[in-house]
Amino acid sequence: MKLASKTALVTGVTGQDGAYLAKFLLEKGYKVFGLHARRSSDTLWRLRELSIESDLVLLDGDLTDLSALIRVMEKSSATEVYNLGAQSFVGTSWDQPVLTANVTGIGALNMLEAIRAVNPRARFYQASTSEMFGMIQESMQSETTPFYPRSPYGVAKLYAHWMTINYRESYGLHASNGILFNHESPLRGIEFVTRKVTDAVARIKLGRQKSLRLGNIDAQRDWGFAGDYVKAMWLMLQQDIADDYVVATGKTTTVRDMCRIAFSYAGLNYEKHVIIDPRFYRKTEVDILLGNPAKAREKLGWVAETDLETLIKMMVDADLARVIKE
Ligand code: NAP
Ligand code: F7E
Repeated sequence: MKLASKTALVTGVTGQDGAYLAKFLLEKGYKVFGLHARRSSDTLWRLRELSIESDLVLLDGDLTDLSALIRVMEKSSATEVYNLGAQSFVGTSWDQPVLTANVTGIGALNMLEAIRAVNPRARFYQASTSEMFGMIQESMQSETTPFYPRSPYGVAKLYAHWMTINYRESYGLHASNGILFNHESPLRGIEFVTRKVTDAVARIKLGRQKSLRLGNIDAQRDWGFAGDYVKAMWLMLQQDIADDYVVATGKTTTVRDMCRIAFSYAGLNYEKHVIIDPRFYRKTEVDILLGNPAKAREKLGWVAETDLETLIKMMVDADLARVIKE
């Protein structure tokens, strides 16, 4: 279905989700603008891997600069704004808590203010996260589960989450939170555990590396495929009434079992290669996450289509192909 008149602005367009969402929206006929935070080195590799680099318009701007966001809203005339930009790595949030608060927390507020100033009718998606559940208060987390964040990242996201709700209630903005559980892909950043594992599996298989150092492999996560999850973001902005939704698979797996799947797919035994290294332990850990996606299924008609085994195989295959080319 093509919707030629729609225009979207995606912050975090150079990240994993931004790249998949931009591709998804382009395929729907949207004109897509991406907020591009200038860096001294190349950050466009994901857009190139999806062959969409020249199909979208990149506009310079940083989430910490409200004046830039106002200009970007004016230049793009966006009717849908997807706020995916963030300092998104939990581990780094203890080393850079103020930056994380400014980008991940206040950045969302800046985007909401720019919308209010330029086009309050524009619809807004906020990339909320299961990290807000942290020390879980219910065994399966839903939209009504109380939050207990366990990292500066989780706290910053909780601020952005509540500001999104507050702007919906205060100003009537069409502003929705997608509370997304972990989602991965071949475009995942190398610092996140799934990609760290699949990259290492490829290198070990091809004789470029012998071992892999990991932290707490007993942690459990509800992992899905990023390509499935961006569709849920879009569906939220197509609803008449803005709301908040959990997006998850409803299954949880230990890091240990995820390793087992990745190594055994390449004919390897993870126990021979994985070394536990306390350097990768978190100061406060989120031991287990398990999402209840019932509301997203019932109201949005969304379901996770890719299981963990298929996802990990896809990631190992992509990393094998990359390492061979190096
Ligand atoms: P990601 O790969 O780390 O991408 C983050 C994006 O934010 C990148 O494009 C990055 O730009 C941009 N960014 C960082 N600082 C910025 C700033 N100051 N101004 C403007 N842009 C900035 O993250 P992701 O996995 O795609 O996740 C997308 C969003 O969903 C994030 O908000 C994340 O916190 C949230 N989330 C992710 C998951 C998950 O499992 N993936 C789950 C729940 C929620 P550069 O490329 O230039 O660094
Ligand atoms: O860690 C454990 C680690 O860094 C997952 C972000 O997208 O999802 C992501 O946050 C688990 C944790 O993701 C290593 O301690 C063990 O328990 O892949 P991760 P995350 O922290 O869950 C949420 C939903 C977001 O919103 C975030 O933006 O794996 N773990 N050993 C390790 N993790 C890493 N990174 N590296 C290790 O060596």
